[in-house]
Amino acid sequence: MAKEVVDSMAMKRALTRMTYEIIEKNKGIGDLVIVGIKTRGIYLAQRIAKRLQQLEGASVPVGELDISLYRDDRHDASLKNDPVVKSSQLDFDVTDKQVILVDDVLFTGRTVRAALDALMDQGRPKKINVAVLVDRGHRELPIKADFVGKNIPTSRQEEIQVSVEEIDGKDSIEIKNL
Ligand code: 3GP
Ligand code: 5GP
Ligand code: MG
Repeated sequence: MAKEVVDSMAMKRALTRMTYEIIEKNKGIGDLVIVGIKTRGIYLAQRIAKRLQQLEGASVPVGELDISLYRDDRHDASLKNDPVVKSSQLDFDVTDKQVILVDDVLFTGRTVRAALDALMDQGRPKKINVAVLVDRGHRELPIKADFVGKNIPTSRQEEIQVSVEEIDGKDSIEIKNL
């Protein structure tokens, strides 16, 4: 049974607030590029880019990283290899750009670490910030998000289910007991 903790309106407001925070922290959107981590991170990145366009009147490049699943059992983080980047679709150079890396859920931090490696392989960004819709805790690396939609403390026996209109037909955040 899943329990809804964030509904569609609240999710939209959180994304809008994150977008304002991104504009404020970067003092405008001049050298900004947004990179979403598959799958739902990409849709969230596109939403943020759309709001940036509405608020600032300029378009921001959006790229994608595909980081492969790295766990036989996703919820037992102790046995595993680290995540690896499968592919990236960045049609732009990240050198001297302020990169906003977007994912749906931040958990151990290993996915973000792999994404940072991939970005740095492609150039020398001026700055990289991390934006996540949900921070569920349980970090295993010294990684934090600069922009957080919702902090939702979880146990390891729980899972956060993020739904986005584009794939799931609704916007919501639910907690499921495994
Ligand atoms: P996403 O690709 O949209 O991020 O990892 C594949 C999918 O499984 C993810 O969707 C994510 O929502 C879901 N998922 C749920 N719990 C976990 C987890 O603990 N680890 C990973 N890697 N994915 C999870
Ligand atoms: P990390 O690498 O930080 O452990 O996990 C982050 C990645 O795993 C994210 O891309 C996220 O999609 C996925 N993930 C980890 N835990 C959860 C969860 O509880 N719910 C969802 N939806 N995704 C999760
Ligand atoms: Mg994800």
